[in-house]
Amino acid sequence: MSNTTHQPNSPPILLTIAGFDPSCGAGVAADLKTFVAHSCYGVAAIAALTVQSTEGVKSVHATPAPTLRAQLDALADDVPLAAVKIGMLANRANAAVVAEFLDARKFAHVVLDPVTRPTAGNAELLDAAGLKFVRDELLKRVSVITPNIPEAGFLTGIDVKDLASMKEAALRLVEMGAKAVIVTGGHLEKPTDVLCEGGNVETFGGDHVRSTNTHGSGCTFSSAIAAQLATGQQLRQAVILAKAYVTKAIEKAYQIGKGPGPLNQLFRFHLEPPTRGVHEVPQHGMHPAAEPAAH
Ligand code: PXL
Repeated sequence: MSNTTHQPNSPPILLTIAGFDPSCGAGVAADLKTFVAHSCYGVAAIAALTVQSTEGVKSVHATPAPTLRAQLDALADDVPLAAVKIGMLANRANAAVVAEFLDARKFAHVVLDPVTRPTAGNAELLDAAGLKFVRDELLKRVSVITPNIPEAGFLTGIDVKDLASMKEAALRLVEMGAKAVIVTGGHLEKPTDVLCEGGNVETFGGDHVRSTNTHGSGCTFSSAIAAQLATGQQLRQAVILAKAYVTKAIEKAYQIGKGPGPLNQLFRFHLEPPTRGVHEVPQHGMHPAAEPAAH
């Protein structure tokens, strides 16, 4: 039996091409958790290994381009991919590998989060030649790009700082070849995203959640969009649902170390720990609440 056809009762499979954050707040770990939360299966090609904790990125080690290419080919030769999410690429060579991969395989949905810098730490998550390549080559090969305010500024040269300049940057990115753009405004006092698609510009306001545990918000948002597209949503609806999901994942986030904590992408799976002193025998090694009682 061919294993390259999608079986009707199995979940969509998404590929993330991104960096690894050992604190598992951002990068492929955030992406995979987000895919799971949307009832999808995730596979991952690692474009870079970072050394980081919640206190920030300490160093970046790009995957050699031939190794990234080999990971992508091995996965795509084996697994039917419903959507691809692209995050941290580290450098031009890896960005070029991804462009060739997209040209060769033609995916239905590709979401590009043009990650350039971490919020914490001075490390570069994409070098200058890589940024130029993303701007000139990669953005026109994808379904949608999801820059935040600084990234929209780096890509367009516009001083992006408010809603008006976010709209201007989104329109400019479409002129530059992007099929659709979402400029994310999580850094604004009223977090508002700007969607530009097919000549229309629309804004989506959200609630500001007062939390420092926001590490990986951009990764989570773009992965949620990819999962929504893979499961059949139109882009506009995908944005609305992804924004609501990220807001909830920030509300439910908790600190894990000394610095800003990760989002809680798996908040829907949260089980209350059993009350102290009440001893239930776990069934099959699972938390008691995870399974109905046998009798
Ligand atoms: O949030 C951007 C980002 C993406 N990917 C990786 C990261 C970071 C930020 O730290 O480490 C791997």
